Amino acid sequence: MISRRAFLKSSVSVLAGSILAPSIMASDRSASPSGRPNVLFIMTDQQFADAMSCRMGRQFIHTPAMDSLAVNGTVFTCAYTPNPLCMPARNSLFTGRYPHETGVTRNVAVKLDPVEFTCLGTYFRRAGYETAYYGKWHLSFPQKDVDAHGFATPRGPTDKTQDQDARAAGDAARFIAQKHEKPFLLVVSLLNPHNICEYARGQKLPCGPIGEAPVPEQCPPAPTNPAPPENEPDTMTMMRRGYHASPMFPVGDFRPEKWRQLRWAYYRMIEKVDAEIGRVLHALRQAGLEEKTLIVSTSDHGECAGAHGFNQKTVFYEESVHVPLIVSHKGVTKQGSCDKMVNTGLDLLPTMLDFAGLETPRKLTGRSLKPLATGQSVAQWRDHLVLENHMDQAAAVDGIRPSVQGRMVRTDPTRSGAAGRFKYCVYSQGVQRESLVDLQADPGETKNLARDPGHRRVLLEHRALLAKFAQEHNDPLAASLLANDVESRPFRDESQRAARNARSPFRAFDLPIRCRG
Ligand SMILES: [Ca+2]
Repeated sequence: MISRRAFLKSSVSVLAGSILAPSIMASDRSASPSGRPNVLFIMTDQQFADAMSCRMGRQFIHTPAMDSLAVNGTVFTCAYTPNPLCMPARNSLFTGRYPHETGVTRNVAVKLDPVEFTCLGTYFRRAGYETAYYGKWHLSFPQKDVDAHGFATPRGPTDKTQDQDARAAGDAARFIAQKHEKPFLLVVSLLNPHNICEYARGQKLPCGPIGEAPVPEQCPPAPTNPAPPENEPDTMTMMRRGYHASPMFPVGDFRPEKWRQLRWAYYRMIEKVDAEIGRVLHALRQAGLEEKTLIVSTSDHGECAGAHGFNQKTVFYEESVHVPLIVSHKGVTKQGSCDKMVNTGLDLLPTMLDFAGLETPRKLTGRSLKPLATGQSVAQWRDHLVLENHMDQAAAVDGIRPSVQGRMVRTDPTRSGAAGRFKYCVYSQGVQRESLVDLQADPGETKNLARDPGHRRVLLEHRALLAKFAQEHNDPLAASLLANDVESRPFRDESQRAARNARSPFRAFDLPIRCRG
């Protein structure tokens, strides 16, 4: 396996670097006047929850860097993205607010008010931290306006011949190795395994080659849930047709063999990004800062990789919304896993503030994960999550280009009563706009129970949870989805709006065959 070899090679070179480099005394580097820890926030792009060897074993993937974080930290096994698309997810992650609050619900640029939507970098900068951000941006703050987002990223010499992940990791490693008078917040925002979008389209991979996939028999298994769910809402049938009609998602005729090779490629890309994370973690160790640094590692959203015939994201299927999350601070966090429900968009910002000893402003409704990650007893935790989506990347089908918004309610698997363990979804368009899945009995989401009389009570309970959320979190769209007993709504043609967007100053995000988050 070529990427494995590439990984080993990079590990060896890192090791060689560690032997040759002058040693750096911990005492020179770690002391900060405030005594606050450094914070390292690592993001991959499009990695689904269990796609690392500490979760799925080493048969098909090997991610030693991610695994090393799990050795010293807590793996959150029930972590969800606030919205399974790049810009909505990232703008929530960096402001602690729901996508319906920021207004960033699609990959279309919206400029955020930095006062109302204080950015992660600003919180830490104000608290006296040194702040740095390397890699993919996709935030709705102008990158050059440091006062808007707080990341005063110092830039040293950069090797422009490298791919962007290698560059980001190299920049981050150099930043770590500098002398720091103050504690730092360092964001490393990596692109892979997002290259799986280009792979599915047969395009050149932006972060470099991964080699040829072996024959399907030597690849990971095909998805176990390739078919549309039984009684699938026509909303999702329409979205699948619309996506497959677009050159962005040319997977409509993929057979199991092709999905197997795509999954092989996906795991190689995760190993590639893991090697870059390894470089950053190595720099941290070499600088003697491992025990002075909180590390939070996650992905903006997942990847369907063939589940229900979809690739990429935006949909509410588990492969798209369920994300990896590790909170690790050597000597501080507890090793193990935690199955409490996490909304990364709401909870990670308060978590980082809490570890740094900073207060979370009242307007943020997320919760710090510090008590969970440090083994403190937590009497009450949330028993459900609400996620949002806006599926806006489909091509026209039968003269209609669907653009559909939705809300999802995921109830805690350990929640008492019958309504735990379910996933409820409702969409803005379609005749049958709802789905209800028993994730405990049917983890592959193969049966929609929304119209099953035996699950009527559960359905109504989930509608009630969403109605309460709509009221408490001022989400009129969520309320409108439930109006009139969730009556049928015909699909609307969004072609005109798409044409307007294509002429907008932000059209780079709307052009086809480009990075779409
Ligand atoms: Ca993304």
